[in-house]
Amino acid sequence: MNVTLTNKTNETDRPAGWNIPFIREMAEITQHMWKNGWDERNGGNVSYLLEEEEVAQYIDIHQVIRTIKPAFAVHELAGKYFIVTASGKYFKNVLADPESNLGLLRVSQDGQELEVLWGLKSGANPTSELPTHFMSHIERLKIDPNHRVVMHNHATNVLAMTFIHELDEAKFTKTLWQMCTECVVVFPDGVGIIPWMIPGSNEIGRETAEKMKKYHAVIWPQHGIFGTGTTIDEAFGLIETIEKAAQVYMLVAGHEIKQRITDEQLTTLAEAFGVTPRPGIIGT
Ligand code: 2HA
Ligand code: ZN
Repeated sequence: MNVTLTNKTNETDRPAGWNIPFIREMAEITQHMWKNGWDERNGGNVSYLLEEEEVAQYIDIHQVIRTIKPAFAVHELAGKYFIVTASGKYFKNVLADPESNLGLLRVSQDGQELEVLWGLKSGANPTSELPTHFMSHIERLKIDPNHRVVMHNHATNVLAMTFIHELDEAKFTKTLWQMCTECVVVFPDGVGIIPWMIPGSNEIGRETAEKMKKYHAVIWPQHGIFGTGTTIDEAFGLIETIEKAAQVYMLVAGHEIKQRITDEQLTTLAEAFGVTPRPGIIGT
């Protein structure tokens, strides 16, 4: 007797792109962010710089589906490949349908166009924060050739903290370092903060990228955070750590503080883990 078994985990039941490691990684990380409550509705965006060889293993790089004109030319990124989240789409939905919610782009050789190689189905566009992503990639790559990821979300406690803490970068950074022992080790360069601005614009992109010359993470007051890194895990881990510190701050703020991590302890910690905290923060 022949029995037909239905196997729900069969590869054919997987959404398009599931076999491609970097697409899967994007789908999984956006799901994590959404589950953390950091990406309500269409909040948040991610861009991930890829090597041509890793893209060509899975996608025909000679088959351009369509081209998109970005808001500004990006000569510095000519020929580079990015997987990005789509504009107006919900992180909640990426896992089930990466092809509609993500896009694989190559910046044209003249830097004037974006060549869509995969995804952005049904005329979807790349993230509205593309100026900030591209300008931040340009600056981080100048500092670290291994840089790959720019990640934005509306991390709840970071956002809350921007209402009640001074927005001075050194003071904000020091408060975060004092909230959890790991903080100074994870982000010894601290956090950059820009003034409140209209999102999605080239101007906010320029301000953020300016900060990226010095910081891996930049806070947008009353909006959220940008984190960068050499991998998805690193950028996510950075935001997670800053958000955790902000959460502790929000829990202790307004309570009587009986003890805290001292400046001396911060210095000893940094020495023990071989990191150099940004000068001008400890001891001030
Ligand atoms: O809509 O988070 O900053 C996505 C955003 C804009
Ligand atoms: Zn946002």
